[in-house]
Amino acid sequence: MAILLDPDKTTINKLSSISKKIDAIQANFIFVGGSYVENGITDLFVNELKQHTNIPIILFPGDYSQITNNADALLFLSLLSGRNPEYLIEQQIKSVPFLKNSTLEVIPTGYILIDGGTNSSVLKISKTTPIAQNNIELAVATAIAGMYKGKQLIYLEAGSGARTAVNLQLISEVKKNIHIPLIVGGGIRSKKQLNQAFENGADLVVIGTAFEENNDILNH
Ligand code: 1GP
Repeated sequence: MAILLDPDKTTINKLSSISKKIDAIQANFIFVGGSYVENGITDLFVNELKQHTNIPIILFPGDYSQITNNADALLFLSLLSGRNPEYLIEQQIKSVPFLKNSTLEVIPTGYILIDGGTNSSVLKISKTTPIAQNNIELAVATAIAGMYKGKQLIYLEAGSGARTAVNLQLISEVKKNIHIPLIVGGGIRSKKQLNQAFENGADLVVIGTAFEENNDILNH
């Protein structure tokens, strides 16, 4: 499981106590990123986080300004469900001057938005339309196309704070059709939902909002 920390919502002075909670639930990764993170903050945030935990820190950036060498790896996202060139290739090009001198592990990731029932930040910022929860055929085809394009991961995203998490049948159909790891996130609010996502084929499940609201959510 990965815990997502959004530097816009979590203050740096809380990272010491939050890291202890994340260590205690034995998260495999900490994702760091958000849609509205101020310039320069990610660098300070990850630097501080590194003082308190040894869990690998993976950047999950809303835009290229959120990349810092202090992390361990970067999800190099392409928003494959959308048709906005800014998030298919422009942001990626803008990140190159930084990345070519960095030691970050860069992981090509096909990012696929599924309708989570809310107008999430990622939809507002990317100005794209998500794939309907019942359009399994399109979600599967998009994931396979991502794999053929050479992505090393597929990320099914219902959007942070989604009312409806990615449905289990969709997770399972996508998983059956790809042979690269599958990440699922958005709207997962309980241990039960977390386990169901794993049982249906997710290799990694990301939890942000539910952990932010209650650091003990996964202890029950
Ligand atoms: C969002 O998938 C992540 O990018 C996590 O979503 O905040 O709803 O857990 P939540």
